[in-house]
Amino acid sequence: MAADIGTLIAGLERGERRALARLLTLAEDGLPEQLRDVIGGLYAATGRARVIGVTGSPGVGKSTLTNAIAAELRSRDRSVAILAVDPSSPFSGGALLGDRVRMQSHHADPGVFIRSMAARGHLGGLSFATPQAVLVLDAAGFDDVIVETVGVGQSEVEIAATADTTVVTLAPGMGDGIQAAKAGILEVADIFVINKADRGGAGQLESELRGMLEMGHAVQEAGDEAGWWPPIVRCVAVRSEGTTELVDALAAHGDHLDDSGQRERRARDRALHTIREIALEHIRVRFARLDHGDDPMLEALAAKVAARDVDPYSAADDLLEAIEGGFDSAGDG
Ligand SMILES: Nc1nc2c(ncn2[C@@H]2O[C@H](COP(=O)(O)OP(=O)(O)OP(=O)(O)O)[C@@H](O)[C@H]2O)c(=O)[nH]1
Ligand SMILES: [Mg+2]
Repeated sequence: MAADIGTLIAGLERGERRALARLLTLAEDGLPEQLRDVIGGLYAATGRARVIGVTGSPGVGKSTLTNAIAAELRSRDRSVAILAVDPSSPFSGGALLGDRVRMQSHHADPGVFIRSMAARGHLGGLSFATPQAVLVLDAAGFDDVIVETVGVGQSEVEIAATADTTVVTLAPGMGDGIQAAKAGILEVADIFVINKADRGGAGQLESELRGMLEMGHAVQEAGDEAGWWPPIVRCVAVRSEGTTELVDALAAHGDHLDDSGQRERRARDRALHTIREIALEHIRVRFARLDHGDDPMLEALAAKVAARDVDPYSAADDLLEAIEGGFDSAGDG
């Protein structure tokens, strides 16, 4: 392991915020070789935090709700890390500052740590960077890690793969509440929040949602998902209303995960997802280097194929074999 990464991990274990911030930057932006050292160095210290995903359409109030959840958790003496994940949409540039401002009420509290993460420009994007950042926050010793992501299709499935409990947030009058639900969020929700319940239409949204859940349940196998029926909690996040009930529901879902054996199953699913992402990322990085045309092995193989010394299939086999050598073989670029 690189000495500086070892020093950072030692600092993280002592609770140093600068070390935490730098490790998060590496988790987001580091070279695969650095990431391997970071995750390899701290993985044994992870697995203690409760990871809560908060997702939903743009503007439903995820950041406001996250802020209110954090305040409720603090009142229960739990330390909280918030990871606000920005989608790679070009329109999201202004949202980061907004998130920081909205979450500012915890600014002076050492039991709360807030980090915004932009997905743009990362190799592999969010699906790769988010779980790594969560591991760093977990190793830092936070009781709860809340990950806010905009629900735009694939991202809520990814957050559900990362989180212990996924909170899907809807709001009345957004025009897209149930449409978004149709797009796949019903399956990933452990808890639903109907936010902005101070506005008209919360009751109607709730009965539409109940109808959809019942329909979905009817087609599911009996005993599916070990009998958890996602509760629907009404909130007014701007006034911190409903957050006590929501945090109670988070605890109830945690108990359910333990009692049903789902926690173990999800941990294995998550490990599987992580291994797969790392392997895919490795292949992506390797091919990105190849695509720059500066890979000596590929150059040599191309010359052989052009000279009819070997056929292209055999050359591709040789290339894949080299890639299968692991991250270390990719570390020369
Ligand atoms: N009336 C009302 N407004 C709310 C409530 N919660 C949030 N808002 C407002 O809704 C707007 C969006 O809130 P955010 O918390 O930024 O929503 P978000 O889902 O995080 O937005 P993005 O991260 O941009 O997708 C803000 O103007 C909030 O003040 C609520 O319970 N009632
Ligand atoms: Mg937000």
